Amino acid sequence: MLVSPTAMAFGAAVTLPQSMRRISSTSKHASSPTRIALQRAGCVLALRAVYAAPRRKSGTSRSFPVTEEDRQRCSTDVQLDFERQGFLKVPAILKEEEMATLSRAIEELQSSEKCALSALQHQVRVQFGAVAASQCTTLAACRKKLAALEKRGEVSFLQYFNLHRLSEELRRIAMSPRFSFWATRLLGVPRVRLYQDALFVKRPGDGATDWHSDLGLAPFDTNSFLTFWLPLTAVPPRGGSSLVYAIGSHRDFALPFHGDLDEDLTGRYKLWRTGSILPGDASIHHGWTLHSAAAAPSSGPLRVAWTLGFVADGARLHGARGGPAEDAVSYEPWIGDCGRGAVVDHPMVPLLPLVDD
Ligand SMILES: O=C(O)CCC(=O)C(=O)O
Repeated sequence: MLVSPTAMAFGAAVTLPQSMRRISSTSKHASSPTRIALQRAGCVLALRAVYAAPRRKSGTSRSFPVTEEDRQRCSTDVQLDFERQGFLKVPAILKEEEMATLSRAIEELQSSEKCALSALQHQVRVQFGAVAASQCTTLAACRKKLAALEKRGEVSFLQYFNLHRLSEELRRIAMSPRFSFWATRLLGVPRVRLYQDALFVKRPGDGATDWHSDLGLAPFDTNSFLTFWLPLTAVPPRGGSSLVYAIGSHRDFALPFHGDLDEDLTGRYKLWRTGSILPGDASIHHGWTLHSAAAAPSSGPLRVAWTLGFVADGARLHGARGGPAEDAVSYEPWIGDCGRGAVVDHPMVPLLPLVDD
């Protein structure tokens, strides 16, 4: 069964996980005075046990093909729902064996010291800037630098960026016909490119994920962008930290046109809380959809999710912009090869296979 936003969206009012102030779409992290000051001026965790979370049964395919079920589920009505609401929950988009393959590939990388260090360094960069990050060259140094912020709940998660660049298996999964199919259908475009993947590890006691939209952090001059949020650990119905969406916010042109960056938007949108979500399921959102997630209770389990960001083939680079470069690691290695305003056609933003109708 596929849960469409219209089926569930307006059922119950939900409480805001945190204020909708500072909704500037430029950062995902819980507010830290240090980081805000910086903005104004201009794999530690072993997850083996965590991945033992319940997984859905059925199917044995390891090639992530487009199935007849995908074609039936991604109906015109579902595409319209996504267009209107800006998000969609798809239970069991991955079969049990596919999920096991994905978890294994991620676990292998994520437990490596190299990945752990770069996730911590990224966090230091987000919180304190690039110079501080370049000075934290060991796990211990990074942890020390972040300790006070973590204590105050001002770190929202650790982010392991672009694991597909390190693993053939993950690249194959990220660029599989299954994701190509859903992404192109939901965006209504012929082809998409893989922009980035990121592993979000929210640890017990980590702060809320601040309201933001993903396109605000990406260098593309397009509206055709979406993100798959794929949990690797089960999120319980209550007290979990799955995504909360501001319904229809991706179509709210008036907000950037008339709005103030620091405006309090509480009450402007109805919200939809994803609630319980299992490994194998996907929560998909449009690039402009505002979303957030609650803080992780300090007594709770790790919450781990892998995300994939896809952009329409043919998108151009937009001009330079200010604001924090929170996702800069995704475009720094290739953006210099493309001119401002150029159509992005770069091997580091690879084109997914064409899927026929
Ligand atoms: O997992 C989270 O808390 C944040 C994820 C997110 O911002 C995204 O998928 O775009």
